[in-house]
Amino acid sequence: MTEQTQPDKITRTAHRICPICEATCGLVMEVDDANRTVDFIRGNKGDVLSGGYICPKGVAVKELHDDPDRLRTPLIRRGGNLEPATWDEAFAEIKKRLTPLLRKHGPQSMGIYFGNPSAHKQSLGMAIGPFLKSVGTSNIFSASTLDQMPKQVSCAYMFGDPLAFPVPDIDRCSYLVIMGANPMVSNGSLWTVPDFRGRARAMRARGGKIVVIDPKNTETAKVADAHLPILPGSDAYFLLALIQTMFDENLVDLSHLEGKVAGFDEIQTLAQDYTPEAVSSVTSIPADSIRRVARNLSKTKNAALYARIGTSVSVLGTTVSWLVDVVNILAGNLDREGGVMWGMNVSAPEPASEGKSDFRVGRYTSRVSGYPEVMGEFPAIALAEEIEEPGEGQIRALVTIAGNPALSAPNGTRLSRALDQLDFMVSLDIYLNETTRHADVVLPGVSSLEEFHYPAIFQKLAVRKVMRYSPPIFDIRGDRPSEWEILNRLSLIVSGQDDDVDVEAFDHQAVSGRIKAMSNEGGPLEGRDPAEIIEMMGDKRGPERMIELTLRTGPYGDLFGARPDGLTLQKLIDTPDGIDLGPLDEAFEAVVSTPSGKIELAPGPIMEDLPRVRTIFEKKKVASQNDGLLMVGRRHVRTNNSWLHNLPLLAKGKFKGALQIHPADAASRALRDGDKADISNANGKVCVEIEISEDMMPGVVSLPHGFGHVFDDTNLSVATNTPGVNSNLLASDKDIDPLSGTSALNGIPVQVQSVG
Ligand SMILES: Nc1nc2c(c(=O)[nH]1)N[C@H]1C(S)=C(S)[C@@H](COP(=O)(O)OP(=O)(O)OC[C@H]3O[C@@H](n4cnc5c(=O)[nH]c(N)nc54)[C@H](O)[C@@H]3O)O[C@H]1N2
Ligand SMILES: Nc1nc2c(c(=O)[nH]1)N[C@H]1C(S)=C(S)[C@@H](COP(=O)(O)OP(=O)(O)OC[C@H]3O[C@@H](n4cnc5c(=O)[nH]c(N)nc54)[C@H](O)[C@@H]3O)O[C@H]1N2
Ligand code: SF4
Ligand SMILES: [Mo]
Repeated sequence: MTEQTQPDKITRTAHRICPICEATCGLVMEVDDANRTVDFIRGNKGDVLSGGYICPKGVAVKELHDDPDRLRTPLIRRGGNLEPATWDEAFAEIKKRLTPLLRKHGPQSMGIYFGNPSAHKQSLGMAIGPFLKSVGTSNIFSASTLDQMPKQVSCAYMFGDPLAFPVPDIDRCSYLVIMGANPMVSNGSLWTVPDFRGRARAMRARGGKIVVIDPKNTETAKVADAHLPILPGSDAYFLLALIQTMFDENLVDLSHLEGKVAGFDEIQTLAQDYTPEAVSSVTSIPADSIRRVARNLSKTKNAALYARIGTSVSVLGTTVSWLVDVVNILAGNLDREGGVMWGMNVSAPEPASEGKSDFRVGRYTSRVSGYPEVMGEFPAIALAEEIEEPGEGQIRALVTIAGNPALSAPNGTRLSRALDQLDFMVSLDIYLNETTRHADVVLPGVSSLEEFHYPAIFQKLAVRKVMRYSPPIFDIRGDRPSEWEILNRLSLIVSGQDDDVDVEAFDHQAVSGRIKAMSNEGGPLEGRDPAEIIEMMGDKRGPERMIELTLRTGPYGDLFGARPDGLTLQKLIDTPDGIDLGPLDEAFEAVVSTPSGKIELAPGPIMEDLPRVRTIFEKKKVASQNDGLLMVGRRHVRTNNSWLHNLPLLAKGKFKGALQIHPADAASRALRDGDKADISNANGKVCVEIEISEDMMPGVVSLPHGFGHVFDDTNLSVATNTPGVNSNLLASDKDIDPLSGTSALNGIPVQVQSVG
């Protein structure tokens, strides 16, 4: 045997925006080019947004890159087993299996599910839209209906743009209320706020106050000035009581948005029955605390209310998302320095269309249960039934893209069974895990360090106007395609064009089409020669070229030479610390695009749903008296949903998947810390270790999602050592927020019992 020698190191320092979470921290990496590895990672002190902050997951990007379990070659199922194959074989297999299936059963026979990392890897994210279009199916599902869809729906109704999420302007804020979010751990969501701890500390040093409303005394609650424990699922009633108080005590101040708001009259009467006293038992928050919050939000000059996942994945997700913004508006805090503001937009406004159209859901419905489409998607929970139920339009082939619904969605057992029933399944992923183990072909995405990184979505959610861009750290070796090339190739296969058109030509078509549209009258490239524009973007291809086009034609761009001081992608590459354009601006004119041109305070579909909100309230009044437990979720700084459990640096330390329970609830069940307990309800049963915690509100237990690494046919050698349990086996695959199709993943009634 010859001894393997490692090549001598060739080291360099590289800058990188962390690809893991929405905080998008700047990293500095010591890179070894000879061995194509990272020696170490630290926070980039010079980064214009994160200023050196980093969490353990950022450090673990090294282990993610090096993880021997991370897939590097395609897998094809042969004789029941997934075996390594070449790229040509993998694409040939997909073509052989998909083409006849699509020809026989039509585009509806193909389903697509895409998951969270598609928002964090532009090479992937930007190629999904064209892929969906090429397939032409309406059987589209994503993690959005396990996450933020309610906020998108409420923003679309209120502001005319489903991505117009207002974010707290924390650096200038003096009173901040945080509901159902734990940014100390999650590092912020729909709110790009790296170093939340530092910013919160600075805020308090300026005399600002933070209040956390959460069933758990969370890490965030511990750095706040006040914690109000709330019963899960009751946030809507707390918010209605804030509105009631604001009208009752004449605290409403719309002067800042004078003439820019519609639906005020309807709002005035909406909350009148929900007095703080009336909601107090349902929320468990004392009436005087509710009044205090209402007064502080209204009277403090720079105040903001923010709510996230704890309030979103609930049967009232859209209602709560809407009420949060109503409160911010009535208190005079929207689109105002120190309040909640809209983030920076770097692309040119779309050409004004003839009469803006109303945002609508339900333009078509799902086949089996008739769920309305929301933003072109069906609820994630509808995926299993669309595979199971025979008939015209049944899903027979599925493509999963960077998603792990077997763990992230309710009823993974049923979904797993359904996945095995498919005629054909393809997964584009980096691990062989609980979902991709069902595939017939697994296509590995390259390491994120082998792709460029551009946090497009998150710069729109950031607390300052910043722009950053990271070129790839390593080139891609051999015949491995980028993720966008894989998706383009799949697009060509499903549309039957792969023999005539190559990926390059497909990409060229896409960018030319975009340039042509921009060259029309009134467009940013009016009168320019498209060929010259393409030429000016050099050898860039794919999503990188699209990003360059968007940047250069946007409000900060150089318009391809017409505004020489403006930005180019090269300028961003040359500024690895990022470009800081200052604090957020008031942006009503640029953002609000409803047909009326005003903010819609009382959108029709939300108002029509109010009787249901009332019915749930009446039920809760009774339910709050019985003794069941309500289960909520949580996150840990060393996890990211289901897929970072395989990195030793993050897996180490105490078990992170225990059920947290209040001492009194443990005592009444004769449970001691570390005991195993059965957690069960009508949906399922899991058995897991318990952790007694004073931080829990009595009557509420907390179990994180993303665990349950229990299958032999995965390749997760570290994660399977501490498998944990899949909390979503207890979630219902029927309970959704009807306005957004989003699952109720919090406030789940459960029984907890000692095991023998
Ligand atoms: N009970 C409960 N359930 C929840 C939640 C909760 O709070 N409670 N939270 C929900 C939320 S907020 C979300 S976002 C969803 C997440 O739902 P999903 O997106 O379905 O699940 P993830 O666990 O994020 O899985 C991401 C997948 O992408 C793969 N991946 C990672 N990086 C890459 C890459 O670079 N390329 C490719 N091709 N693949 C990659 C991983 O291996 C993994 O398979 O879960 C939801 N589920
Ligand atoms: N370390 C780490 N960071 C992450 C992730 C991760 O897995 N790990 N996931 C990323 C993703 S995909 C997302 S979407 C974000 C989510 O980021 P956050 O929205 O900050 O989510 P969590 O940290 O889960 O905090 C949710 C809080 O809601 C509380 N809660 C539960 N039910 C209710 C309720 O009914 N009402 C109220 N008021 N509170 C409730 C829970 O106790 C919990 O403290 O985090 C992202 N960042
Ligand atoms: S907070 Fe998020 S972006 Fe920052 S280092 Fe950690 S994982 Fe990366
Ligand atoms: Mo999420």
